[in-house]
Amino acid sequence: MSADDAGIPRFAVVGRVNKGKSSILATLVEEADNARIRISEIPGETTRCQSIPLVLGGETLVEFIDTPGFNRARQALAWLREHHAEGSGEARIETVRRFVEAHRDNDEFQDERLLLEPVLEGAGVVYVVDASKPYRPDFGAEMEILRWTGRPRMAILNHLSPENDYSEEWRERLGESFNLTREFNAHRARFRERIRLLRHLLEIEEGNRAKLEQTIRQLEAEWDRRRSEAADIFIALLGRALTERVCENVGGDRVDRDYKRDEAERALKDRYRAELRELERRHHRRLIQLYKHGDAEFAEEVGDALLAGGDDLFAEETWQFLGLDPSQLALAGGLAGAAAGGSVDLATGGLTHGLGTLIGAAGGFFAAIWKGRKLAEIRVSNPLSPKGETAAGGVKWCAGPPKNPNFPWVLLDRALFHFEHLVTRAHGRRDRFVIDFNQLRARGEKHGYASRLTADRRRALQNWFGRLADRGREDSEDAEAFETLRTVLREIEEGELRVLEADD
Ligand SMILES: Nc1nc2c(ncn2[C@@H]2O[C@H](COP(=O)(O)OP(=O)(O)O)[C@@H](O)[C@H]2O)c(=O)[nH]1
Ligand SMILES: [Mg+2]
Repeated sequence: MSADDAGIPRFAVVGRVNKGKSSILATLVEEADNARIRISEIPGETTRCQSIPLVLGGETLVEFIDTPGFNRARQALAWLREHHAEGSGEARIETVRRFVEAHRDNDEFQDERLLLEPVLEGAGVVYVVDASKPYRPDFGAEMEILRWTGRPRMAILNHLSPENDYSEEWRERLGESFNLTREFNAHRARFRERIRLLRHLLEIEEGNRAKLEQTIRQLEAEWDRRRSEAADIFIALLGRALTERVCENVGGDRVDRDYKRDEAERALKDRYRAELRELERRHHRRLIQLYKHGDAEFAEEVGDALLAGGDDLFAEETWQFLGLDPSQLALAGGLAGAAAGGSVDLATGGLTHGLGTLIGAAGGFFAAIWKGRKLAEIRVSNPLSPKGETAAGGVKWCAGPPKNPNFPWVLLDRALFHFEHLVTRAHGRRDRFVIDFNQLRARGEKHGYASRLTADRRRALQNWFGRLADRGREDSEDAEAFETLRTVLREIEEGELRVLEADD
């Protein structure tokens, strides 16, 4: 297939083996599955070209060709020089064509032939080097061969190791043979950097400008759509977690003694916790799928590995470093709820000292819940209340949601933590992907996302949480919460709101 057949821009990704060619492509097209784009520490595992399309909505927008890379560039260049008759008028690309023809039936220059074929068919060239290693003259032969093809060429400086940086040296050399040299880190690049790389391709490949511009627009739209879907996953998770309960009819003889009552209550709370953990997992898996870190089946597996690194939702520790601190909680509107419920005695402090004390008093109340052992205490409604009696003479007990007003914020923080992992994780990485709460714990008190939101945003979300508690899910207007979440997600995507430390 030639480039013009379907009007799809094509680029051959070339360079020496183990410079991160496949990793760059996996990151660029969001392919996390090693079965589809093989990335390996062992050099020479790729022995043929592989077409790697950038597909959106079922349509191929750009086609990349992953090549095995150069193997005997110096000898190949010697062949070209020897067979090119200077002054004969033959274009150099024709000599390259003869080179490929001459070696079609033998494997003397198999790798060179494989990478030159798509270029001769019209593909642009993306040359990948590792800027953490110094430039050596034998790279010059590779660059020279690519120059002979006359095709638009861009060079990418990848950094396989963070220790050394020979970018300057490389830039100087690459500048002689390439139209453009740019950095792209296969392990760290985020969405913005991927878009930037596509823009660079557009700069060198004038002929495909319209198609590449369309690709960039479609990718931006796709991320915008994903952000909306992600916000809706948050809405679904929080909406259900804050309203659903686990109920059970408890037979009279099961609760006719204190110890039996305690036992039944404990069992019901355990069931509630198990269901909530599963609810959280299910929604986090949907995020994993949405950001292409696993298809349905893969997400299950990856999701579990990923979530295994996460702390338990109900662990005391989780509640200590996520969510809001007491005064933030009071300001967000928790105060109103607590006062209405008659849980806080505001009579003295509130009336005589104004709002500051009021908040202080409520803060004190939350601090008490905080320091007590009741962080994740679950509400059990109507235990032994005669009103809860069922037809069978038993009693209906319901567990959930947790009493602590920080519950929605902890849940939100955990989901945002997963979200930041998903949008910062380059798809070209093949190391184990875990979400490690230890990173947060080491830092001391409150350092999730919720505690850094502006007061306005916290209030918008708290209002929705309050409505959910009062009216249930169906009757709670969530448009403002949805927009607030979308904004927060965008800020995390752009790195403006961040909790994770960069790693490599
Ligand atoms: N730390 C780090 N390692 C990388 C990066 N890019 C590639 N690698 C690693 O380098 C090795 C070779 O990568 P691969 O993409 O298979 O190289 P290729 O042979 O040029 O296709 C693999 O072990 C990758 O995980 C990077 O940006 N940072
Ligand atoms: Mg490869």
